[in-house]
Amino acid sequence: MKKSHLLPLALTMGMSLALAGTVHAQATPQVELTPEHFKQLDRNGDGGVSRDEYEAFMRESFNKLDTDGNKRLSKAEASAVLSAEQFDAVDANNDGELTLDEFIAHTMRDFDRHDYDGDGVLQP
Ligand SMILES: [Ca+2]
Ligand SMILES: [Ca+2]
Ligand SMILES: [Ca+2]
Repeated sequence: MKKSHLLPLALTMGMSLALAGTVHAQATPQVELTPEHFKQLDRNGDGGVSRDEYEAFMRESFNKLDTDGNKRLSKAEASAVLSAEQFDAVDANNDGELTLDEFIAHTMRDFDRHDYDGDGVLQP
């Protein structure tokens, strides 16, 4: 298996959210990171997605998913973007809910894993 085109989990989640929130035309389970998607994450338009941009997007994603506003994601709330297995992986303390800290900790690990050259920026 080549890993080159594998998406960070968080990007997949974020893109699913972005798609769910706006255009609902093509709800593909495995979202490709198209240039359009990348532009949504690249807020300052410098052609790369920095840690700050990534984290900001994930915080917004968390808040969108938290439909009852209790600052935790239940499995049901996260089910739009996370499989049960993914949920368990993000739920570090296994209490059945995701806090923002758990969510960000996981998505930023994803970021680092995909930042191959370690410069703190994801390139398209
Ligand atoms: Ca940028
Ligand atoms: Ca909630
Ligand atoms: Ca938890």
